[in-house]
Amino acid sequence: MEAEPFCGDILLQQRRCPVIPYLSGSFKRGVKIEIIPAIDILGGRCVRLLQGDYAQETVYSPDPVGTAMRWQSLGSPRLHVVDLDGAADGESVNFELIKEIANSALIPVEVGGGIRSMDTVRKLLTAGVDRVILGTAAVENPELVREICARYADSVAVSIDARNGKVATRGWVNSTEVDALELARSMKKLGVKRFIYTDISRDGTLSEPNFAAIRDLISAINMPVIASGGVSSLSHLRLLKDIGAEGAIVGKAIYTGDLNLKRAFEELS
Ligand code: AMZ
Repeated sequence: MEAEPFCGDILLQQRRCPVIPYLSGSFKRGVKIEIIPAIDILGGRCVRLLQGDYAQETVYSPDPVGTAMRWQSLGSPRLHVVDLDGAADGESVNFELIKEIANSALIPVEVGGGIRSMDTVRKLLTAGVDRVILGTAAVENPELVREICARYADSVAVSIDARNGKVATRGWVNSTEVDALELARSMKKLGVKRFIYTDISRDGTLSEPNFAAIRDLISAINMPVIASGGVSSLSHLRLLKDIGAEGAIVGKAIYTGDLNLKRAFEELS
């Protein structure tokens, strides 16, 4: 089957791509990029893991709510919150903290980690969360993803968390043989409207995003994709914007100061 036209490859296509089919809100592919600070919660604290390894954590703050306020005050359009305990345990462990963040923040908050039931989705959305992120459920319970999308499609993103192109689940402890692109295609058929792609081997490394994989994903599904893993400089953000990513999640680089968040917003938002 012929691939759908891909607007993201600027070298080949940008000038020939005036119509952007999946426009959501004011987003135009390649024109803007939503830069989204990450707040990963483990044991109630704000941490970063190296390549998702729970044994290699760095604690950046004992106060995730304060951290959320800090990123908001620098001009963030949105926050990306991960319940790392939840991802490992299969349920929303840090719910109260997440609720506090969602209620304190004036900007939309997306949340992932341990969301494996309709009840949890409902609970989070009712608590003021703007978007729920489904990872493990996409692999283990596609029917649930279909049901969730039938009710809340605009409030859902599926997270494709990949190691060498294969999806990992359950806090990334469980490796699968599921192909990242195949999963994305099947999720699109189920009604998923937005994806987050994380390259696990880049996550927390301050290296660079897996541009090729992100471009391939955008090309394969032609839907909004938020890039994650290894995003650590303004030039990474520029390139992600150019290849058509809707957004980019920034984690370790904003905690270490490698990326100046305020400047990134000024230049790229
Ligand atoms: O760092 C990790 N080990 C990790 C992580 N950041 N494990 C899962 N997650 C994130 C995914 C996604 O946002 O990137 O948790 C969410 C998926 O959780 P679940 O429980 O749906 O698989």
